[in-house]
Amino acid sequence: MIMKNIAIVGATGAVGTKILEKLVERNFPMQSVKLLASARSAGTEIKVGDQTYIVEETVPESFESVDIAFFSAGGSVSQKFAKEAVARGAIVIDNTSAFRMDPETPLVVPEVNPHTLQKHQGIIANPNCSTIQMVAALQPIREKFGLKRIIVSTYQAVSGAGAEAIDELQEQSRQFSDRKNIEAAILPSASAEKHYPIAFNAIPQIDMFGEAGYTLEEWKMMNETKKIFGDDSIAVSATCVRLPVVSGHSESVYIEVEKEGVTVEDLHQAMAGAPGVTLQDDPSTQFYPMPLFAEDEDDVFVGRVRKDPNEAKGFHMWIVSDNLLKGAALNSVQIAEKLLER
Ligand code: NAP
Ligand code: 3JM
Repeated sequence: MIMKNIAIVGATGAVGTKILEKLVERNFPMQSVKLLASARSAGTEIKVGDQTYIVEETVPESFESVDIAFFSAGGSVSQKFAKEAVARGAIVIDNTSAFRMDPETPLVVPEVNPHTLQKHQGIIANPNCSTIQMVAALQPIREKFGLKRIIVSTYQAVSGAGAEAIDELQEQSRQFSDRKNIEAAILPSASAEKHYPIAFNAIPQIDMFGEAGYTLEEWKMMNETKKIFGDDSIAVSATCVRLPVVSGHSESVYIEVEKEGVTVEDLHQAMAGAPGVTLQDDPSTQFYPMPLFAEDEDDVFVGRVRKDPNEAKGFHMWIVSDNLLKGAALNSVQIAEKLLER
């Protein structure tokens, strides 16, 4: 096995720390690991197992001799450094939205479209967390029965908005129980004009607002799903909501299949054997996925599969996954593993 020199940009963040953990846990063949962040945390020590790593500031020269660079430090950092890394011979696996819709850049979920990796030009994009878990669960249905429409509402955890958002939920929960004023500074988006409490609340805004009244998170889900499935004709619409959950995104998903006569049992069978998907669906024993129990799990969990009472080809389901794992770090490491296979 050829050992690789690895860099992680954003290594001190919610996603970056999980990328390192997954690389170690999955025995990724690593010759060296460089942990990169901003100047603020240069010198910080990060421990994984019995190894201690020292964080360095990200500069263009950081990528000399790096084979694979994982980026999860925000879109502007990827814009600034991803091409510097490629120019020095690295392959970049980017967790931000910076290059996802660039036609030259494959947008990859290994269970769905691994073949698109072949045409990469140095940068490979990891989709948005909410998109990944949805397309991974729907791929076996799409393969067998076709998909013409998806309507999704998300129930997203604060960890998707970074380490500061996790701190904000915990601090506001303490303020609430101590009957103090709740202070909001991060959610719904650090760059938004107004901030609202997330503790004991639900905020129907993730990222900033874009065209037609949809937020950028909603546009990411709609556009990325079409690109990953390689099908512009699928009708996709999304509503994205932030909840006071630390980890694990949940999604209520309505689909319409192409084929006639499909049953709930057909959908169960298709998903039960699919890689990375676990069915948890038994109303008689109150068995269904929940984010609290998906934390630290690799799979995408599906339950509450029901036929729509009014639409012959319509079904509803509930999809849950750890947003920092399959939604981000694990999917990125699986992309790197696919690169090694080739
Ligand atoms: P986070 O917890 O806030 O961590 C941000 C990381 O970026 C920290 O390591 C921070 O380092 C680093 N950073 C900030 N400014 C930097 C700079 N100028 N140069 C180098 N490093 C810098 O955020 P997170 O949740 O890990 O998310 C990070 C990014 O990953 C997001 O902004 C998003 O683009 C992407 N993301 C993708 C998904 C997905 O769905 N695939 C999910 C979540 C996040 P310091 O310690 O020095 O501040
Ligand atoms: C998840 O500062 C930024 O550009 C980060 C915004 C962000 C993104 C993004 O657009 O890359 C925060 C959280 C994502 C994402 O995965 O799309």
